[in-house]
Amino acid sequence: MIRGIPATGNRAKLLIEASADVNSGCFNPLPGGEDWTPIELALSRGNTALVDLLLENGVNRYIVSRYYRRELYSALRGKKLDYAETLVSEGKADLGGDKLKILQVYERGSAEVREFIRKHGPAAISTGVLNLLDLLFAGDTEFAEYVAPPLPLATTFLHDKKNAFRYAPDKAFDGDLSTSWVEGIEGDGLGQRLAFFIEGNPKWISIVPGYGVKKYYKTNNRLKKATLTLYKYVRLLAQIDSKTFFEKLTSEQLEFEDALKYQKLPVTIPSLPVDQRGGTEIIGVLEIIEVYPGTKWDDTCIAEIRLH
Ligand SMILES: [Ca+2]
Ligand SMILES: [Ca+2]
Repeated sequence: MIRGIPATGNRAKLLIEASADVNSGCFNPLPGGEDWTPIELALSRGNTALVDLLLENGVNRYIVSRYYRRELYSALRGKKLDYAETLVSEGKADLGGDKLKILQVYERGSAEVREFIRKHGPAAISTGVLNLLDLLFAGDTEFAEYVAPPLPLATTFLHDKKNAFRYAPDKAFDGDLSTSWVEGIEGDGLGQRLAFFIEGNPKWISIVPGYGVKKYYKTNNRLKKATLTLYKYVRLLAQIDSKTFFEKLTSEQLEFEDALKYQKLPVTIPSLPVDQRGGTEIIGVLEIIEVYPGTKWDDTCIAEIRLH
């Protein structure tokens, strides 16, 4: 094995001649990082002579492409678009693999990063199915591999330049009135959805249907009407055998008064037998149907949702 800092020049040659395993894991200097192989360390240090030597001696090509793909994602996260473009145009890396990762980079990315992903990313993204929620509901089998989707999820949320997740969907479930999920599309956000797991057997849903801070409550849109649709979600343990990933159970209209307070409405959660294929859970999807328009902005906000 070649252990530790990759040996250079003659030393590496000697080790390889002595049957060192060029693909074995070795020390990663980054705290908490996974083990790297010699070629990854050589690539990260730009040691082309050592890279060539290792490639000539049977380095697993998968390790090389994994390295470049990681570089590509990190370039996109760091907004190093020139480097990302080089990696793609030289055929070293592509935006394949983990679609969830692409989506996360897309959702958190700048306009330039998004443009790059639209140009080079998978068809689902370039054809406009731009969020995980839609992909899950579309029965995308690749996404169905995510046995535990990271709920809550929303079809959009407003991007704040300083703090990208300031208005993310989890802000409607953090018990803090001063934070809100805010939809992020142009206009009132009608049709935008927020999905969340429903645990246990709650009898009520309490919602604060606007921005939870008095000063900004009326300046933003408040929720007037919404639908709450419940889906049966099967946490698949076996291979995917159908595209029915979510099964619709019930749907009801909720109506809110224009007031900054918890508004308590009854919900009926059907009880379900355990599915043979895995655990069964219920997902609630709240869809914006009608709003009270904001005096300054047209972004619909929900400060809190509580099931009890
Ligand atoms: Ca909140
Ligand atoms: Ca809006």
